Amino acid sequence: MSRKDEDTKATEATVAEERIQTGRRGFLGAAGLVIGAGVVSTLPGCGPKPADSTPTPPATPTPTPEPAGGGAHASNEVPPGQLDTYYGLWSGGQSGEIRIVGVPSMRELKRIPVFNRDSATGWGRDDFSKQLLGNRESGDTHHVHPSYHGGTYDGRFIFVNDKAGGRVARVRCDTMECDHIVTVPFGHGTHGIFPQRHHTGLVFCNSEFQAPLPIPGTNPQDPHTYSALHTAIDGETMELKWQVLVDGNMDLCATDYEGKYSFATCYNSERGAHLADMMAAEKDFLYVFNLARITAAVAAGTDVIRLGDSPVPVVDARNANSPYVLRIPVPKSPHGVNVSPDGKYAIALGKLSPTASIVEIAKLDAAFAGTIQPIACIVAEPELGLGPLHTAFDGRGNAYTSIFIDSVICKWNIAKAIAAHTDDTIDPIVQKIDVHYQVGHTNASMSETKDADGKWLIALCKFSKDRFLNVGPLHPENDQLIDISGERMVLMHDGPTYPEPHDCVMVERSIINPIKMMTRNGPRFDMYEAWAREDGITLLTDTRVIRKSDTSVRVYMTSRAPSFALTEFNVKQGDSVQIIVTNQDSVEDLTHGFCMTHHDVNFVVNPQDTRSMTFVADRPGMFWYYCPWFCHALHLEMRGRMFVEARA
Ligand code: CUK
Ligand code: CUA
Repeated sequence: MSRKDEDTKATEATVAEERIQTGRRGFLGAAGLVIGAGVVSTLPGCGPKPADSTPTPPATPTPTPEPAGGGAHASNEVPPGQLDTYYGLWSGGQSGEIRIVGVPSMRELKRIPVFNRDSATGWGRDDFSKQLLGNRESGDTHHVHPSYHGGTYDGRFIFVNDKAGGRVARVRCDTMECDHIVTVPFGHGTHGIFPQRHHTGLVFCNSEFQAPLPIPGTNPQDPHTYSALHTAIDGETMELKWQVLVDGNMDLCATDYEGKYSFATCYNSERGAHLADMMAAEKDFLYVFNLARITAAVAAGTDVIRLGDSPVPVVDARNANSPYVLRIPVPKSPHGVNVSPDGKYAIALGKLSPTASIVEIAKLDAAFAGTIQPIACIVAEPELGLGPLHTAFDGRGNAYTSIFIDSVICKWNIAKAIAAHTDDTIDPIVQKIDVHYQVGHTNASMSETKDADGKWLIALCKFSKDRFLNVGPLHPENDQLIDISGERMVLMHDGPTYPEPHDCVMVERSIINPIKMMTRNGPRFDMYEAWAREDGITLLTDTRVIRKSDTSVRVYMTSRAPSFALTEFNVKQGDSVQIIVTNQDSVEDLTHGFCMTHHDVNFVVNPQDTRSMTFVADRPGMFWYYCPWFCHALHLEMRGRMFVEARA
């Protein structure tokens, strides 16, 4: 039996079993409140909220198990000697990192530490990353988005949010290393982010949590006085440009293709602090930010306020009739918002409603001008299933929506959904395919660009239950690969992931061209070069121990397989010791590192790279340092001794 047949059989068996055990599709019916709340209580923080006692959404059609062979791909196997077609860029969730996964093989190729401490590379401990991170060593990355030019990826940068610390980071695509981290002023729960798509202009991010901000009338105890911020960061310089002050939690973010608008789904427009309050109103909003008006207001100082001592201009748009933000009513507690590759539609998803709200972007100017009502921008509301979260596209007019509660991906046709709005004989649903289990984000190859190519879809499932060997109570996530090249979706592969990526994008491989040898530029090298100038050192050639003060020492050393240029040095107990290592080798993949035993010092130094770390030599004695990366037949001999002299 082929792998696909096995998958299909497993799918059928699981579906049949679940129907018998729980009547899964109907569980929001009679038992909805109880089971719904039970399921929801186990959800990650950004999943859907439990159903309340409002009328049950109508049941959706039962998906039919899929026969194999609908797609054009025979296999997702990438044999030795061949390379994957896409760079898959995965957020790392609570790990605080970004991951690179080859698609379609689903092999994890690399982890890029960003907000976390990483013992393999020294990130989070080395001097540069400590400068970016301060004393923080954790984060929660949900959304990764590469920079754009002309509606498609330009292969320069990757932007990622940190929900836990209210930060946004940038990774360079040439080195695949983080070079900037920005803390969003008053960015409580920085969640949805999205760059502009016409060029590397602004990167927008939403603070999901409303909070008491330093403005008149705020009472820290009263959530009805809280507000939130939509923030614009310059993608080139990573400078904070402006913020817009609104009420309501903002969740996911998106941009149009022309640079006129940014979008945010807004839930909890009630401004409640507790679950029941947050779900009281029947409607929440899709916020549309008018970038021309906001930029003009910032330039003229109109409606601009300052928050505390933050230098970033803030446009106050809390008034429901504010000219800066259009509030389009959508069913309560929306989550995802995605813009179709033709740039025509922004699709907001219900979470608690089984529907999608399709907003026609061409109508937004009229709504901003007041000639039509905001709600008139909604041109269709197709019913997709229970708990729709996120939508991907194939560039052929179809959309693929992840349905959390139903555990399916729903393929539907956008044009048919719009036609069905006025003709209920039309069914826009093309197919539903079971995924395993409880899918969060879904994304397709190049889906968020004008070049969406409709080859592969990833379902990022929050639960894996029985799909893998039991590894204890903390199960891996299950990312599933689905072939969408044909009319029918076909499930191809299960890929376990460490907790807990939320989103991924797949970038065609020719767009991203990482370097193999360090090019020695950017803020990290600016820092080393400044020290070297101060000390009269040439990093690539010089090895020297410099006492900087009575209690601090700088050690410059080069390395070339299989030895360090310095095999011993002396310091005094209590000295702050800064080790700066430059790898002189210019052979591809010839990586060295530096580990000072018993001092929590361990970092990587790639070919032609320099890296540094600072520690305190707190105990007298002799300590070996060694190269921790296997670099040569005599790699184990690549080491030296630090002598720490006791202070009287
Ligand atoms: S959110 Cu996690 S499934 Cu943070 Cu993008 Cu929707
Ligand atoms: Cu250098 Cu091992």
